Amino acid sequence: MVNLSKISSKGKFMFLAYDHGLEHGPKDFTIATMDPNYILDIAVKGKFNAVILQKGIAEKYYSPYKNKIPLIVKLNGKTNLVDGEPYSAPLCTVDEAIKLGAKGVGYTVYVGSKFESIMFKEFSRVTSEAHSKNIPVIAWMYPRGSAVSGKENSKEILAYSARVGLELGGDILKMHYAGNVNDMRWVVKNAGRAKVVISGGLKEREEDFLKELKDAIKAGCAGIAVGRNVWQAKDPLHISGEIRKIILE
Ligand code: FBP
Repeated sequence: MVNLSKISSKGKFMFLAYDHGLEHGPKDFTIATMDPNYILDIAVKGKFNAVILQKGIAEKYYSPYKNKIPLIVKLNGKTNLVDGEPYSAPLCTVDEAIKLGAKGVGYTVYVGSKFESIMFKEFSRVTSEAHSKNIPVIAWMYPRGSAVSGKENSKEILAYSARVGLELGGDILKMHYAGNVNDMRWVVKNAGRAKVVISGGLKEREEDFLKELKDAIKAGCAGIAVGRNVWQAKDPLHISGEIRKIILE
């Protein structure tokens, strides 16, 4: 198995995601959070295990942080401007990511989309290439598309998506929460030896967000890859500390 030690602490993962400019556009940002330096500072001071960036941001902002916070480069993406079946196009190669200093690569797979077979093929190529270079692959295993519409957070569909992530070679699977500990446990079981991290989602009240994280950890999740609930918080370092306590203590 690929070595995960460069992007983990005690086998646990705390990742700060910041690929929202592409996925959602500027609506997620304020003047402060629009600046990648603001996010990179939170990643360092909040003691995250890695920060997740698209290649353009990594190229222009990451070099002063190289020895301070490991980088995961997101290799594919899409905007939310286009309707219809989702497809996340490959935008960066594993080699380019390594040149940028990446210690891991990220990839979204929309399970249930009409385009899933294309994404499976492209993702499989990424896992083979990354593993040949000992680079771990973090897979956003998101059920999405008309075939799974309304069932995106169901136990069965999330468990199926986790299984697909394992079978296609993902090392860490970024999954939505299934809504309760028992259902989430089933999702984690289906991921087998792949690790599951929970995704953050829309900004919530701090206590609701932390309760869900606690439940996810109870269900066997190995950490979190979070964006908005940290960098949209009034005190990002405070909530980072709370996350850290839940995951590592
Ligand atoms: P959040 O914690 O802010 O939800 O970030 C996680 C994430 O997966 C990002 O990496 C990505 O940009 C975004 O959510 C995708 O959101 P959506 O589910 O709207 O496609």
